[in-house]
Amino acid sequence: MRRDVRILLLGEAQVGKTSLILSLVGEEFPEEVPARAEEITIPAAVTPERVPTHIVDFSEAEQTDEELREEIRKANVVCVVYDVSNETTIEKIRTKWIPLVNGRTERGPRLPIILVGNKVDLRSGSTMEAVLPIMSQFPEIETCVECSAKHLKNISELFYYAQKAVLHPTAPLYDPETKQLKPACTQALTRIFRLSDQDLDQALSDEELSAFQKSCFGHPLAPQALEDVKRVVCKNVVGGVQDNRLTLDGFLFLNTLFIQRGRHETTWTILRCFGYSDSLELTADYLCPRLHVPPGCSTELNHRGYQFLQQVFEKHDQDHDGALSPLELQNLFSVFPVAPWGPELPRTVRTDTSRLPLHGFLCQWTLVTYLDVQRCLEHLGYLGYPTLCEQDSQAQAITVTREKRLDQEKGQTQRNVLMCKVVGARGVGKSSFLQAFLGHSLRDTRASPGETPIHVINTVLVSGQEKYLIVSAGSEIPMCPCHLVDLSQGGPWGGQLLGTPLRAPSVPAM
Ligand SMILES: Nc1nc2c(ncn2[C@@H]2O[C@H](COP(=O)(O)OP(=O)(O)OP(=O)(O)O)[C@@H](O)[C@H]2O)c(=O)[nH]1
Ligand SMILES: [Mg+2]
Repeated sequence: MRRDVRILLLGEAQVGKTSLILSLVGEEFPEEVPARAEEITIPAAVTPERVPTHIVDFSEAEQTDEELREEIRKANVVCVVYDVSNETTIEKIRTKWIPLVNGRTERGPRLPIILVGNKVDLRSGSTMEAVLPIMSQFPEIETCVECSAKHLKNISELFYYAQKAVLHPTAPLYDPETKQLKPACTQALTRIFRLSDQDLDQALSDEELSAFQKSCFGHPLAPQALEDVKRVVCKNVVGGVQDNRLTLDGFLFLNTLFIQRGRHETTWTILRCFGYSDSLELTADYLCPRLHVPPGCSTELNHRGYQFLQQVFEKHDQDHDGALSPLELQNLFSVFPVAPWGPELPRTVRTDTSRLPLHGFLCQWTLVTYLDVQRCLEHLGYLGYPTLCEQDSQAQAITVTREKRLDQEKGQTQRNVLMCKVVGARGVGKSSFLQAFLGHSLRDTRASPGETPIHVINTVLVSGQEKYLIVSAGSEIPMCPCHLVDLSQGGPWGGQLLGTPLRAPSVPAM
């Protein structure tokens, strides 16, 4: 969301632009006004949306066309003011002011516009009849407000609508011509729906809706409000509620309704809570929170991270067989822009034929966390970790370990993930060694040709405690030889794991 708002008032001479600004600031109608009011800044604390707001006047008599263009460029929203008692000023909205603000033919993002009909004290009827066709011609017009600077009527409202048009814009969400959500908005809301559908039954139960409401708005829905929501959906969308649960169609309809009723902020709150920016992309803050990893330290998932991932696993293990089938895994990845792991998975962790058991799933996450913590944070972001766990960021799922040097000095470590480098000349059997660590015999390895990964991960028992061990093949001898296996001294497992008292898992005969 923007951190400040710049509102520019335009319109024909004498429609009351300066008077509107001075009425807002002074809370009384100024009998005498200068041609142009000084730019004013309203502090965040006194604006409804708590965002500092600059209000800028324009005077054709005092400013050049060049200055006008510059002000339009700087503005976030334009209030085009007309005089309700003067038809010509209404006509000029269409013929002069909107083309000037958003160009005649230019495509691309348009500045939101608020139409402001001033001097309603001079006219009894409304100007809506004349204004509605203009509103339907220009989709960038957010709304129209009739007001009177003289009677202090609707003044703060008009500035509130202008502020709202910037902070909760319609354009990225909704197409007023087709009266439908825009594709990017539908896509983002669909992802949010999937993340909130905890049992993956393609619908939100009362419990899931309450949890969703709580993560987005800080409090659960009252039982009566819940029933009201479902009743409205039921009345308007076939299949919007099934077995007393809100379906995706129902969820999308509700958001369309919020927008059509001018409550964009509700949909924006949902989207922002799940990390979306104004352009409906996940923000860098959400996906890549800061995590300081000093040199010599490593990164591991902590209990919060493992607990969350275990829940994700259980949610997607739809047949409760303790493993994810390729289809179940694909389903899990549906909230990612692209699948995060490739076909190398069965050669990186222990799998069960083509299915991924919980052990292998957690191993893979552990590996990514150790090798590339930023990628792990990003992946946790796609899974909605901060929102669903109600935490500031995914960084809270990570532990940064103590420096390796200190571990070595003290002769002990708290690390749960250790890395062992395997070095040796080409063809000496490093890859087979790695695969054997996963329990794959040479026959298995030969039977499934393809790239062998340079890292594999499994768990081992160290003094009765389960630790993750990453075994990594390389041709360079690392600086510190304490976790080094030299395969030239014997075949797989013939070498010694120097300095690391590890008990290797049982290795099948080759
Ligand atoms: N009756 C009535 N008169 C108003 C209202 N608002 C402004 N006026 C009068 O309209 C005239 C023009 O007002 P301004 O505020 O100077 O209008 P402006 O749009 O800033 O005009 P320029 O600076 O020339 O572009 C003044 O005589 C105001 O007193 C209103 O709400 N009702
Ligand atoms: Mg003026």
